[in-house]
Amino acid sequence: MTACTVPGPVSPAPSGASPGAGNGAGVGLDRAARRVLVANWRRHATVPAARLYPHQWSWDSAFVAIGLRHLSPVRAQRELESLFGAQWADGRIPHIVFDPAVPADAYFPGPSFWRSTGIPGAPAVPTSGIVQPPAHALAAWLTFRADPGAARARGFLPRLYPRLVAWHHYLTTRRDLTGSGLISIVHPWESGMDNSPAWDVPLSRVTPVPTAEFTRRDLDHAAAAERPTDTDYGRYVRLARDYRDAGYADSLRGHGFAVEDPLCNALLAAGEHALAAIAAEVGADPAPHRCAAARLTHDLTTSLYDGGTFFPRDAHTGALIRTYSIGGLLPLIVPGLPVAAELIATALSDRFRLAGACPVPSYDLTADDHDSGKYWRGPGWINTSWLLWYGLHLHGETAHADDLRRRLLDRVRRSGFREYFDPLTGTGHGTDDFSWTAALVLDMLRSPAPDLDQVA
Ligand code: 2M8
Repeated sequence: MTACTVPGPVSPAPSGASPGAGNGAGVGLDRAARRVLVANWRRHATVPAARLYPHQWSWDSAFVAIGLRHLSPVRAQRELESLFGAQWADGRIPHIVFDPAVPADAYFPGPSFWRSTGIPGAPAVPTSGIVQPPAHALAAWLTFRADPGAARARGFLPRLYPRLVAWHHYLTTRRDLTGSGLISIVHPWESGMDNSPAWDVPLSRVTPVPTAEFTRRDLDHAAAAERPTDTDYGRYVRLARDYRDAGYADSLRGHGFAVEDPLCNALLAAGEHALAAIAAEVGADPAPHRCAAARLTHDLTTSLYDGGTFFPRDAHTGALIRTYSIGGLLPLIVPGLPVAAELIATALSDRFRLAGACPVPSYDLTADDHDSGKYWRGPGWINTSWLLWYGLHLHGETAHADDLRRRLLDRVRRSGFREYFDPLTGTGHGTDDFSWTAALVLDMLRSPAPDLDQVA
């Protein structure tokens, strides 16, 4: 690879389209999606779901902004601005920004667990200390594109750009735990796919905290059979507690769990393409971002790709974790990915049944431990299917993309704005009125094809 300078932190400085379905059902779905987003809006951001997730989540806000831009471009800008308002001095974007108006026991682990306000450089508003997949630069660019005039009038990108750069800089420096050029997640919650079977082996080395030491709140609002187990939670709590007690310092030795995740690295690479477009818009140099995108794409492909999919790598052992999950197909969102055709063949295979299953399953349909109703161990999700739809368009697979869009919209029309779905029967699972389901349905209704301008 050609050497290039990766940018360091710098000082901060209505579409009007009609619903794409073009019929009464599309109009009804559009209205229902808007209603969910309006109901879940809280002063300056959207909660993923009113009861189960009553605060602001990081990658949820990115997906929400992508939908919200059709409803109110300014509100979509504010969604991202409020998240980046909780950025830490080291550049990290916390995975949860807590709403101080919400009762302390509404969600576990809450502010008293994370104790962020005692950390030098953390914001005044309480947050968690871990992160989530970096979908934000892409979301910011798409939000800008919805109404460039309104965005320019508010100085949206000039204000957000340095914060996005600082966020990516945190990831590419502090989170390159192995020196491979790829970033590591240090908690399953950081993947966004919390209890994916992909994490079972690295997680098995973590000693669970006894259940008597914490009180789960998720089971007050969702069926236990569809959520992670108590043992999973004991391990999640152990990892988060250790990280907190180390002052949220990053080092391979300090983390009991460290994995180079294909989706996070792919979103970062796609995000660098978006940052190049944003840099050009704000009068900064796009070249370092193009260079970073090329380097990440190269490192991702040479390190994590094998035989038709990308596998996560356990940073402690160096071994690839050879499970087939949707995250292994999502590097398809990276422009110029050299193995796109191979990924699409895997998506069409019995493992994922792209041409029939809907939403696309989160985990291998042929695996013995596939569970079509349990959280990230098999059900299909709208956000990962949206990313696949985006990637299919990016690589010229418009027929598969159009077919997937049609079936996703139909699925939600029949089963509602659920959190996740059985990919074969379509039965809805998890919470209802889930924000990113509504936002991304709205996006696909309003934009029959994604806006690839300048990021492709
Ligand atoms: C789920 O994760 C949270 C922890 O972050 C939880 O289970 O309590 C995941 O589906 C994650 O991807 C999502 O961002 C979050 C809020 O929707 O819920």
